[in-house]
Amino acid sequence: MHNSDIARRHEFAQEIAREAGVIARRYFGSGDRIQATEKGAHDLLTQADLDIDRLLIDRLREAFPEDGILTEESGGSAATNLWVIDPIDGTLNFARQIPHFAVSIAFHAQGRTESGVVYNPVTDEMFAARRGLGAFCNQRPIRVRDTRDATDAVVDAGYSLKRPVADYVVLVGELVGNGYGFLQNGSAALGLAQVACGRIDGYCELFLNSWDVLAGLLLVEEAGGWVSDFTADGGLLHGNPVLACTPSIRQSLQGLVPLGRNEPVKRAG
Ligand code: LIP
Repeated sequence: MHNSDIARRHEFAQEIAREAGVIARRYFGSGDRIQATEKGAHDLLTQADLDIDRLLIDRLREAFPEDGILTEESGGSAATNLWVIDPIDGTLNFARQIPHFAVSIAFHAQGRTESGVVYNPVTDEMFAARRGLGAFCNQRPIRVRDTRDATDAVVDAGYSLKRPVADYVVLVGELVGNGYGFLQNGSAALGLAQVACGRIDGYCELFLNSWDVLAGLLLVEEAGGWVSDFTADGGLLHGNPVLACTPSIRQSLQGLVPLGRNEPVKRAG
């Protein structure tokens, strides 16, 4: 795909992410309790998810009818040129009026993510990256943090019920036991954006879907960070564990976070 075609898609992604943010803020700021249905334990669906999903699909089909679309709420299939979208990443936070959620839009072409956009409508922070051209927050360049070691690091460890709870408990115990600060903020997309801009030092989760992470992983790569190969072994359609961090703690975290889909949680020696 030509550079100009990718550039048009990157600008369009930011435009429709803002439009989606208007919808999210309308629900979020309404003051009414946000109604949610449970897709599973701690896995919620709100009308805002559905409204934003519809908006993004309609706008993309109109602008780029030849592209494929894969979203958390509507599904989809692989395509050479594919949009991978989470209309609201951090839905549990959104439903509970916690201002830590984002619209995540990635454009994946010929087997690699070319454009990533993560937009927090409450803070009005547009995190955006094109492959090879750097990462930005509201058009200001961002870089991962220059972290000394584990005792200087904070890692957001997401909690996915798609792996046994015991695995998560072991993972958190290993992080804290090896000196890492730990938090679980509830949005992979925003957690990855925070790694990219140096607010935290790493993001990991034992299982996620491509719509949660593809945009954020490109942000981290383009901000000078290290990321696991999420699309390996069918990860684009079937999901995978994820690890992204500033380079100085990569080896240490790789010793703690299993990156194979069914790999057991490791216990450092
Ligand atoms: C969420 C992820 C988060 C994970 C949650 C959930 P959603 O995505 O961003 O990292 O821990 O279980 O999957 O469901 O809010 O789009």
